[in-house]
Amino acid sequence: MKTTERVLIIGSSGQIGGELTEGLRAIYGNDNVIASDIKDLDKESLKDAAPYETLNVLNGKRLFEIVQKYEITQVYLLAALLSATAEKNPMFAWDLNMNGLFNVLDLAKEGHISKVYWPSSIAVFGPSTPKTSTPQFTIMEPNTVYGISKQTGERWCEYYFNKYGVDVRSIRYPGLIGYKTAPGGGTTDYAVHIYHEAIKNNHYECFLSENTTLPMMYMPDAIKATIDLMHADASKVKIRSSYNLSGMSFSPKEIADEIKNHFPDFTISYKPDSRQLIADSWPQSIDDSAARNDWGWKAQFDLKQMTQDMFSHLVK
Ligand code: AKB
Repeated sequence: MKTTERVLIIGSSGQIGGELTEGLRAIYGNDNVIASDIKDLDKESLKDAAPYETLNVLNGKRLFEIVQKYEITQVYLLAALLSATAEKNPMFAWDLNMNGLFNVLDLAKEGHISKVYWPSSIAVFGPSTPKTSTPQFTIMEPNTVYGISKQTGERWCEYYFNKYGVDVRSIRYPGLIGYKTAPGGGTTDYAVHIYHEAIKNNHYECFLSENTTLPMMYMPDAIKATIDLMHADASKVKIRSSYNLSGMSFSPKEIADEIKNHFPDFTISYKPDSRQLIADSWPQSIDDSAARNDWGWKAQFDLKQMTQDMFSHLVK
């Protein structure tokens, strides 16, 4: 595709970043999508000729240098500490999740970039939020540092849009499941680990209890939603805090039952740890009618289709 867009992905080695980089390179071409992460690239990945920069998003000067060097027009900011890791280091999580966002929003405010993508999460909701079909606009009293940082980030995104005209777009991701990149430090990570353990050991010990139902989504749906939202006409993006997005909802028991359709001898045991409290504070299902109505969102994968697809790739 011939394009004048130059995209910077911050956090390209993470669970979403890896697949989003691939998806955006397929659209804009390798040279127009600059991957960046805090880690240096390993030797194997360096052979890949596509552009990569080492970047700590808290280093605003270096971020600006990269934006100027590649004449970046859009930034996808994916670097963050997720729910479980953030609880272990609350002050660092707050610093990274908030000041990373400010560094990017300010570049847009000053006119150096024209569009920003920033992910929010179902973690913006808390124990007082309605648990099922959680509405777009509802009570939000998150009780995790990750949730507090995401809710605050949403407020700032909307503020930068209203006050400075920054074209910032966002989705409240549910738990994401994919076979390409490992998740890093979330409460929903079990739903990825369980597939790997089913293949390796025919058994999984789950850190959430058997009936803990959470909203989840298969990665191809999440990547499609992200790209669709960023490509939507600005007039259709009516919510500038963050959009609810729904894929499927299931409990550890339900995913285990689905796995048994492929591996009949698979067994699961339950040993809830501190992540149980986080999961208990989140919704069980999400109402995403605003995303459907505003920019035509619709999920493709349910639990059955996702499991089929996960195993078809992982078994290889
Ligand atoms: C986490 O579990 O922290 C994330 C999320 C739901 O945002 N996957």
